[in-house]
Amino acid sequence: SNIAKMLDFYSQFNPSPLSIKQFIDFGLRACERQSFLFLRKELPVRLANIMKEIALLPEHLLRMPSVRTVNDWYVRSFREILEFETADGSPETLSRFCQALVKIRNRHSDVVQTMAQGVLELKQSETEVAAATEHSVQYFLDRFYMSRISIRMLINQHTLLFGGALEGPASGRHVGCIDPQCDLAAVIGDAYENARFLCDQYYLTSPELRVRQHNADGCALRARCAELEPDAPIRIVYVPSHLYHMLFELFKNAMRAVVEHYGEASALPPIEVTVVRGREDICVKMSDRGGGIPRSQTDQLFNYMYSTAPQPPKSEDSHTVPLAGYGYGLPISRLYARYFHGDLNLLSCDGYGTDTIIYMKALSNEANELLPIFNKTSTRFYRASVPTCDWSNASSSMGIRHITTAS
Ligand code: W6P
Repeated sequence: SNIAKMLDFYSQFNPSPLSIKQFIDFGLRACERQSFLFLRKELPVRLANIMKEIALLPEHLLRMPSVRTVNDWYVRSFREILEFETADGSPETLSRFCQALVKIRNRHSDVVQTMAQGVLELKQSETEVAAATEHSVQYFLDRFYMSRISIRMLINQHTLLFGGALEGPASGRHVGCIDPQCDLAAVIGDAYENARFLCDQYYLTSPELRVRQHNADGCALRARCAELEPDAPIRIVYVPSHLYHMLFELFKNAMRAVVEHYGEASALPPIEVTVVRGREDICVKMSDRGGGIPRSQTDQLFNYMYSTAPQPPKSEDSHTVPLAGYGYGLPISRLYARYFHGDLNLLSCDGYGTDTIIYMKALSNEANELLPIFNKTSTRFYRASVPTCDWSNASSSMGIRHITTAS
């Protein structure tokens, strides 16, 4: 069919990753027509790359009604953008293009929830999910959600810059959704206040926040850059909504751990956040004394299959809404960090507390989009089995005779 041919065609191209610096330069210099010409090829390329990968999913996953629904949305959106393949760059076309992008963004607003529903359907349809399936789901969803983050970034930039009355600019200094002077402490404060509001509602108490900033000292940069004054607020060229998303998620988890560990009636140790500007990285470390979690559970926090649980039944009583712990908050927060070549790590001391660190690239020209590319490698992945174990573990050693010295 025609759509299959177009998918074959556009999936041959690799997506073109942009750096935050390129997003800014483009936003300041490019006109709407240039942006249109770029997106009418780049969006089909990114859509086709991930649609080809959806098609590789194991049969029993593809059959899930929610996966079907999501795939149908992608087919429709792919078609709608291709309608502009040969369009002229007239003001009417440009305006229709903006409207098409807004429509597509709205169509895909529930993708995360719908895919989570698909994973739930899978868990309920099989008595035991094979390790290979779990591995594929993790690999696929990381790539799928990363692709979605990147496509929404492109759409947001175009509609914010050129959508005119459709959506006003956030403030004078923003370039689309990028803040060239994003004040980290301010975003931390916002995320904390909103998480604390939920925590107070649910537990009637919440831990305090302590923020410390540290501009890397003793480095030669100091003399050259006023930004590196020890007491100056640390600023970064970044997408504040992405950072907010990550911090809000981490605060909810940290607050829940602290309140549940100390009990709602006790004095609570504060959540401590340290912000550091290094030469290469900017780090935001959040430390809670919420009792920590064992190492055996830390990987599971980022596992989509483990993190998928049925939503507890909602009642009018807001106290039954959990603060955190359901859904894909942590794995998706890590994708936001990795999207511009940062990362999100979690380190816990079982019995004491947990540190989470968000890393961001300090230099906007190094903050490149990290994009999944459809190729033979991904094909191979979905067919491969989980590698056989070649390190001992407790369960496999039980039935095996060991050579002993006393014989
Ligand atoms: C915990 C578990 C967790 C997850 C994410 C962030 C903070 C924390 N603290 O105990």
